[in-house]
Amino acid sequence: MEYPDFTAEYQSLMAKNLTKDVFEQLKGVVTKNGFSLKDAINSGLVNPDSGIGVYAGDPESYTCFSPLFDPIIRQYHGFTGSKLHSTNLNPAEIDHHNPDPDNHYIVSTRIRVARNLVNMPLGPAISIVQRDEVEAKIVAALTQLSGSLSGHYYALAGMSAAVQARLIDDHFLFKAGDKYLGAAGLNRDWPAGRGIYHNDEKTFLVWVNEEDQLRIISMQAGGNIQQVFLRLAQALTELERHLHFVFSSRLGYVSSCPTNLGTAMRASVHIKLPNLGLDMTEFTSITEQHHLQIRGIHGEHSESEGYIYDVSNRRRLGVTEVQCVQDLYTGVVALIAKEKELAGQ
Ligand code: ADP
Ligand code: DAR
Repeated sequence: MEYPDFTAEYQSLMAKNLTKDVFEQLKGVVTKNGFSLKDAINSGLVNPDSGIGVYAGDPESYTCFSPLFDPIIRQYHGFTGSKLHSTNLNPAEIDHHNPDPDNHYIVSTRIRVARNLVNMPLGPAISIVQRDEVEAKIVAALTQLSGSLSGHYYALAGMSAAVQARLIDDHFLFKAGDKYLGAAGLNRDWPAGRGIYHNDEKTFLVWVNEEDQLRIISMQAGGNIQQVFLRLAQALTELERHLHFVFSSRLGYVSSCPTNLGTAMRASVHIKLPNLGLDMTEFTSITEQHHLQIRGIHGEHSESEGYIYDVSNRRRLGVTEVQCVQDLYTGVVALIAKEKELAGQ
């Protein structure tokens, strides 16, 4: 492999940190699962518009390719590997007030975490046999869920296009892998081993073998953020009786993309802000102040519609789950206050 020709269009953290020196250090490195530097950076090479541009093929990738991953992790999360990552999944520590009790602004709330099973490669390096084994282990654990979490698993293979489209339109199901995931090897053998579990109310869902082996999701209409967090915490406690997730004292819960390390949590609201939507400078100054990011209403790489925005925590590593949800909560309170002020004007 030759040193890539990073033209000006390459703005990813991978391109910025893969110096010739780092390249020479890593070009011959291969993990025990046969995952190479080329495998790790292929998404960022094929897609110059990547923001990050690198994925891990297994937990060992973060050690084997640390001269590249460590600066990216530090620059994205603002977190140095020296500190230890800590976990706090206690919803009682979140303000229990609904920031929008009359549902004027918040359409829905969703909190998800990524998880991967121990002793398995991550999505970019997993084999079709291993991915099917992961699916089987996860589904066996999901069928143990009871009460309000009980539900059914639906494998993507065999699911009609109409049912898939409806679940995606309703924001319940993941879209077929995008070009970034494709170039990372995460769409291989699609749709084998992929599927979705949900309870009857569709307030608890688990995506199987999308970007990570599990995306564990709690969601509901309205802005009762604490209730959504409580459901997720209860589900994680139940699932951890049956499944063992990869966790590192330095990196937290290990994910295929370095942006999801740590809590691997994205706590989001779909929020309607017609006045702030006309002043994106003001809007983004508030979201940046509260460590939040804005996505479109169909998730990453999508656009907002009807002044409804997906607003979520940006920090995931070096903070606890309570701090992620609190980032969202205090940011939403500030956004609603500004929206009311502008509406008054
Ligand atoms: P992830 O959240 O797993 O990082 P995306 O950003 O692509 O992935 O979002 C996945 C799906 O979740 C999308 O269909 C998106 O519309 C939906 N979604 C995200 N946040 C919310 C929310 N607060 N309410 C309803 N749907 C949501
Ligand atoms: N689009 C890829 C990944 C960015 C983070 N989002 C994830 N992991 N879904 C990029 O490098 O921009």
